[in-house]
Amino acid sequence: MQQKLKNVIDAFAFIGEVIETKPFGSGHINDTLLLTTNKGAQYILQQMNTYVFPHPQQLMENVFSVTEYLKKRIVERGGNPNRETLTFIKTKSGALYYDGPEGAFRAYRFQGDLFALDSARSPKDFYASGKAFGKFQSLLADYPAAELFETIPHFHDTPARFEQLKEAIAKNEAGRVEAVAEEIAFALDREQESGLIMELQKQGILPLRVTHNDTKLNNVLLDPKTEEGVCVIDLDTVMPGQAIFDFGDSIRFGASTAAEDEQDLSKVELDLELFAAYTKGFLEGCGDCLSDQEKSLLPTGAWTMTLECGIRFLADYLNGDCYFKTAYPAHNLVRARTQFKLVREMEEKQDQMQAIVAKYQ
Ligand code: ADP
Ligand code: GN1
Ligand code: MG
Repeated sequence: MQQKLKNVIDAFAFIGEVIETKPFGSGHINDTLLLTTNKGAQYILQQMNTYVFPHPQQLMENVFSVTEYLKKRIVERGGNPNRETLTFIKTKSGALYYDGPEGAFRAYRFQGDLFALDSARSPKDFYASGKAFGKFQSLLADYPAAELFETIPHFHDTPARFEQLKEAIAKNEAGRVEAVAEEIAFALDREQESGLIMELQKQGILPLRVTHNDTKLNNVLLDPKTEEGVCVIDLDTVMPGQAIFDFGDSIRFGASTAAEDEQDLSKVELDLELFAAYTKGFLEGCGDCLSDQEKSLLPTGAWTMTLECGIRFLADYLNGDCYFKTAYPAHNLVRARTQFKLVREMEEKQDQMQAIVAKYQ
């Protein structure tokens, strides 16, 4: 084991001695390792991306308080707090994370009896993730939102994201602007319309809630036996936000017929069966916590999150790939294109999406 990694591992109060480390998961932000000790314990060790999250102490205060709160609520509902939310491990000196010359690292228990999916094997999986994210919403309904740090300000503020895209175009840091004129035009054509939900939030018509804000399918752990969604993970962006956007971000990622980075756009479609499955699960999981207005805006939330994610990928491509992990030079552009293809699909299938929401409302 590298000395650097050894220093980091030695800082945490693990049970046993770490005998194996291996890279894990497919997230775009943090570097994730799975650790196994000689006592059979397993942990996730993550190097936090401090470019994306510049205040790891605040971030870790959020996740510790959110998971402590969730554990209490899960017990009240008769659930298993060690299974249904993450259990973070402090360092030997009692700190919430390790901060040293090697970087900022945090650790939590690995739930080896659960698993994450990068795409739904069936509508049932997607229904399960919808239910888990809906339940997450309802468990946090009374969480004191004012106590949360905003880990990434204006995270789902779509108009602000457009400003960032325009800044990236103006700077043209990587000299890529000319080649993506079509994608830029696609995005800017929709700028005006895309601010609706934020506008309704500003007017106080849509309530701010404590939301997850990164509801990708691979951010929920499923039980292989029951195939139920058990544990919502990746809590770094839990902040006040729009429940509609939690719904929308899941649809963006999980209701596509192709991967987020599929190069053949003819494979990228919005699968309405998956949309219906998620809608049913999410609404059931939320219980009675959403207003009728929020429910009727769910399809708009899906469209907005898909467009917003597309412009985030595009802006990062223009900036020279500073934010999302990429595997090849055009990766962010490929991702932006799948998102825009889905945006078009959602525009065409708007009435069907609306009818599905009305059915389960
Ligand atoms: P990122 O911010 O990079 O997406 P995540 O916290 O989502 O980081 O972790 C990356 C991946 O690691 C997840 O998608 C999941 O596959 C896996 N993972 C994370 N935590 C656990 C856990 N407690 N048990 C099992 N798998 C996990
Ligand atoms: C990132 O960390 P991960 O891979 O779950 C990103 C999300 C994007 C997503 C696109 C903190 O999520 O906002 O929607 O990639 N997370 C952050 O796949 O920016
Ligand atoms: Mg993740």
